[in-house]
Amino acid sequence: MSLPKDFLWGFATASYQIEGAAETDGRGPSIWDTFCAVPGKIADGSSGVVACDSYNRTSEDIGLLKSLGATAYRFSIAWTRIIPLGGRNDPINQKGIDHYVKFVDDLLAAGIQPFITLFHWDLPDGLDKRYGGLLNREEFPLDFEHYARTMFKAIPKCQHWITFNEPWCSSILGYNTGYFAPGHTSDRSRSAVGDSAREPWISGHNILVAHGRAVKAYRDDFKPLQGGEIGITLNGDATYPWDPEDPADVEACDRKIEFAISWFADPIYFGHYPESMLKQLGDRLPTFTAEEVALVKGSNDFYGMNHYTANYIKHKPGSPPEDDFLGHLETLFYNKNGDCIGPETQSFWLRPHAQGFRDLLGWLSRRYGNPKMYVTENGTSLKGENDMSLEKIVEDDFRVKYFDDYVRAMAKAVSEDGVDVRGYLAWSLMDNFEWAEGYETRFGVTYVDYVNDQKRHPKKSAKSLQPLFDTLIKKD
Ligand code: PNW
Repeated sequence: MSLPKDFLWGFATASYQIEGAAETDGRGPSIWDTFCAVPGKIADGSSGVVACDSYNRTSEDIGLLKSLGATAYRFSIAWTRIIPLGGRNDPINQKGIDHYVKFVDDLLAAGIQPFITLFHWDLPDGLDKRYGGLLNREEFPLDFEHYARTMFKAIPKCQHWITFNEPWCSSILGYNTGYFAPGHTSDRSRSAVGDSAREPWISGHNILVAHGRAVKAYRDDFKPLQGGEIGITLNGDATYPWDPEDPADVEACDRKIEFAISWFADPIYFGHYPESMLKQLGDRLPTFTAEEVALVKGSNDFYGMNHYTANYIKHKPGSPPEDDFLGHLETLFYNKNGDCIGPETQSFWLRPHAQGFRDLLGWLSRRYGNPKMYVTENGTSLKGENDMSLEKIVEDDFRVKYFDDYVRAMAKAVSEDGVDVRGYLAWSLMDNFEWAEGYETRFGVTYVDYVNDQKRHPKKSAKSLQPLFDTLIKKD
């Protein structure tokens, strides 16, 4: 079991979750600022206004990364620090650009490769208000392309660009369940606006086209000189049949992955949506124009994979309701025999099952022609961690084991199954604003003391990755 010699590893974060400094240096509001201000949307009533204060602590964070031995760091850019109102004819904020240029210079000086995510959910609120943000098929892709070009030009040294983080979350949680910003849903007790049966599929389509436009811009005008690579990051869980003897459950396992991952990956690798989605959604799934296919098909230099958990899948009888987004099936933690997929964590959707990582890596590799891949997120929360003493929190053996099991499962996928993984970014460098769950759920390898000046305390897991990768990465 081993990983290639030039394998990169490190940690990941996202702008709204760690930066704070919401009004510093001319930053404009994003849809998450607006969403957090609505009572009841965030579990602890919090927001990212202060978060980990990372905007003001870049050298401390880089020092932390260095001390942990990381060779790569994935972070995202806050679009509204670059273009506070968001649009292609709106003013550019040089202070925001300068901040990220310096950050990348400092990372490189520390020997750490930046992986920059352009969009980790913090859409400029100005664009949501102006034209419906992700729902606008004409305007959104053009504004995203303009923002992306601004960053490619400003940071020629970055060699790894990610256009969108988890468009499934932006589309389903943002426009079907309303659990994430901008909170649209058909459930009128939770939102005055939204159409859960249609808007998520429109949002997903427009993200794909925006991704395609940014990739074309990079390949045409920046890549030839800068030599970097660009791709999208998709999230998805592993699936196992609730009843392995039931062909309908076996089939539902693939359908679940298609609704989560292939929704985006099939258009990118094949130029069309999966058959299973067309069958269930019909004309609620937008149709690609020839121009859009040309932009989207073949638009990944690498596949970015976020992965956390696995489920048992049970098919549902009858026909699906219009607001179904899973593919007409149930996701369960127990199978027909009563076996449990994995232990509880603080996140209701997450239970560790490392074999699933290896299996899903194989599934993706087979379906998409063995693409070059980076694992751009993987990690876990811990049941009750927020209520423990600091002494207990830093002894996070559960998280140490999670990383050990998952990284070894990945190494087996690489060395035994031939999957082409080139890098691994653990989620997350530090505890941070966990979206609708606020600060109660912690994913960090570093504890952040939110009441005492955001002081950082590395946990045991922070120090466990370097020795692990040392034993796995080939020396020559
Ligand atoms: C990812 N789900 O989000 C995000 O990319 C991170 O920003 C986030 O902090 C991390 O995982 C941990 O949650 C997800 O409900 C959020 O299935 C929710 C789900 C999946 C991924």
